[in-house]
Amino acid sequence: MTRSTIEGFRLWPGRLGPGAQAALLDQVLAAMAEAPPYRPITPGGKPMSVEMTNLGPLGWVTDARGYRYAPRHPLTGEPWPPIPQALLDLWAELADAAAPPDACLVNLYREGARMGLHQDRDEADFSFPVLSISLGDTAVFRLGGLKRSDPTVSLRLASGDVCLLGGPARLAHHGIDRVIAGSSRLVPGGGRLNLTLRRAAAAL
Ligand code: MD6
Ligand code: FE
Repeated sequence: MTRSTIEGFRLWPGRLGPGAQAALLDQVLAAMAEAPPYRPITPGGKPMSVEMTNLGPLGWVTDARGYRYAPRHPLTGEPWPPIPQALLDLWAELADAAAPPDACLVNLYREGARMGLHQDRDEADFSFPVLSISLGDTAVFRLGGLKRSDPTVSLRLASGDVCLLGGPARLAHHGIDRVIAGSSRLVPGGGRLNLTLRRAAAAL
């Protein structure tokens, strides 16, 4: 049986071709040299298995004080590197032409990393979508509904795939069950990078 996904979820398989993936990867790796990925601590005190960093004026962080957006890297104290123009262009085309994203969370999945079912709800205005770009190894993505107990579907996100949570799907639960190690050779050292573009602060 095929269950359809929630309205407002969109998937563009292979939206970025091999050349665009390689160019974007170079820019993200250069940014990661300035703003190194680290394992954040949940408010409950557990280190996440995913490593994170951010691009843009604001970045999503978590620690004992909770989840929030912050203008600086918590370990280096430096502002986050800028969001590459290619990502700003992709947002303008697929997400929202009027207001640019002000945050891009970079998730790095090395061997065994995963991300539990969650909602993205630390942003000021849920009328803006979240746009996701995947690079490297294929992820098994789980997408549910507004309630944690709603039924879920399992989808694969491969390198170059772009997806969007907007409209009624903006607050849908979702997570990464696992990453298929060795399914791509894009990321040096192996693994998966996911970039999520957001509008964290209220628009002007
Ligand atoms: C990931 N993605 O793909 C995790 N959030 O590594 C997300 O948490 C996500 O794919 C909001 C919108 C789209 C997403
Ligand atoms: Fe998310």
